[in-house]
Amino acid sequence: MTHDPNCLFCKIIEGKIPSTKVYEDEELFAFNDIHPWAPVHFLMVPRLHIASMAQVGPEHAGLLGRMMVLAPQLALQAGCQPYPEGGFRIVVNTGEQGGQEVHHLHMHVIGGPRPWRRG
Ligand code: DGP
Repeated sequence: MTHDPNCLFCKIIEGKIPSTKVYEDEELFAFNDIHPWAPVHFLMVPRLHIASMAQVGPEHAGLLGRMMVLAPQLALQAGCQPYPEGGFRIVVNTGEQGGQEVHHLHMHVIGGPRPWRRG
């Protein structure tokens, strides 16, 4: 499935549900988390509806690679301080026992001055 009309993050990507956009291109969309754990907390998602990290295959390697390469750039733009004093955390919750609540693959990028609400 490339798009799920019932998926919350598909609706956010389409603009049907408002969000504070951090970045977008032809493959990826990033927006601030509605319940931030830290001063910087945004989510990066592929436009392609992939339910979770458990569904990825070799065909997604380029897409996932782009997410990993983009995350540090966007983290700095969003206000994270540079490595090593600053930095950020990347979290990809996967499945119920992995703490995943929204079943559209997403990367949390979290940072900024501590303490944070979680972690
Ligand atoms: P996870 O537990 O990894 O599936 O995280 C889902 C995140 O999605 C959670 O941190 C809160 C965020 N979230 C849920 N609903 C909305 C929404 O409507 N808008 C935004 N911006 N974020 C949302």
